[in-house]
Amino acid sequence: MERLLVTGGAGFIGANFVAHALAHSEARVTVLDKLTYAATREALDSLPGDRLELVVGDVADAGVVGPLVDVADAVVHFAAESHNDNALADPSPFVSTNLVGTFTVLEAVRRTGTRLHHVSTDEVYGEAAADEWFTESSSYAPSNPYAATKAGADHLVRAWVHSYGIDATISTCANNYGPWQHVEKFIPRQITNLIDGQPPKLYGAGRQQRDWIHVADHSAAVWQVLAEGRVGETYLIGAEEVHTNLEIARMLLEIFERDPGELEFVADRPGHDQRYATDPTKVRTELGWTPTHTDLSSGLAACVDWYREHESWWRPVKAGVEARYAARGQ
Ligand code: NAD
Ligand code: TDX
Repeated sequence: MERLLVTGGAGFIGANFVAHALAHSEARVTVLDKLTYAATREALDSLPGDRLELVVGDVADAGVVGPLVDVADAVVHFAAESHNDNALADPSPFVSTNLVGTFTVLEAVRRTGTRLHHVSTDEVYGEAAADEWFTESSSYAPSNPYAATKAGADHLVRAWVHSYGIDATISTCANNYGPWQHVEKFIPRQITNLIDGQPPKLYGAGRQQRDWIHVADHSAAVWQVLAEGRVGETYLIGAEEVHTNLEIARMLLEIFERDPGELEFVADRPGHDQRYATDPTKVRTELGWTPTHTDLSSGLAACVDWYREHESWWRPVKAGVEARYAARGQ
């Protein structure tokens, strides 16, 4: 593979994947990114510029996507609106980017026959039951606007494989954490609150469970699926680290050497899914992938250090994010 097109490659996970691809191959990487509020352009700055090109554009624009796909050997599609609370406030860009954007990519690869990997989320399976773990045979049951657009995109990919024989794979991943994640998301929001002397803010009673994976492990898994995944297959990616939000907040309080009871309970998210849990057996056994960040508390401690060292990046947007949450009682 000589030329790789990565949509959403200036985002949290996309930029991490671009770094992984450049480090593990000689490929030239073109990033197509609209540079929305969520883009982390700085994350690309330290990468080898001679093999990396950034094209600023909309993944839902066929006139932009088509020529880039024409010259690519493979496409990895990360571009999405990704934050649930934003989708609840205004689902419109989620439909445009997540659904129409994926459709646009699919139509381009249908024309050229280019290999596609589509990046999706565990949220497409809806809320897991108390002891349930999602597997490749779990039913799609998205329960919120963001998840519905991601599930719809997955269905488009599956239909294009089935009807047109395109060469595509899908991965659905658990919740990611790590460097360059926007401070609107749970872990960076709480780390930066703690840096500011504020308590972690938990929705409802903080009893919801999420399954956490380090972003670098997600990137490595996507790279492996791209190389060795079977056409038409979906691979579930996760590190089997299911915790309540309360437990994560307490781990962070411990890292900051603060009182474990220093918590603030705020308005819950409407329609909040109680549990996600991903069984990664297939990607482990079929592709030999395994996560390397296996100690969540040390992963969180490294993340805390990173946010302390990169305050100049997140500080300009922190107050605006908190003002939007405060307006919703969160
Ligand atoms: P992010 O919000 O940090 O980044 C998304 C990137 O896409 C940004 O750089 C943004 O500018 C770009 N983008 C948005 N709209 C675009 C458009 N119309 N055209 C081109 N670029 C556009 O998201 P993320 O957390 O890095 O997630 C990346 C992908 O991984 C998404 O598809 C998401 O659904 C999926 N995913 C995320 C997680 C997670 O925990 N964050 C877990 C599983 C799957
Ligand atoms: O301040 C908060 N307090 C809180 O209790 C925030 C921002 C969140 N939460 C809760 C909501 C969730 O139960 O923490 C959990 C994680 O929240 P988010 O970071 O918003 O993630 P989530 O809604 O689980 O979705 C994430 O994982 C799946 C990503 O944002 C998606 O892009 C991915 O597909």
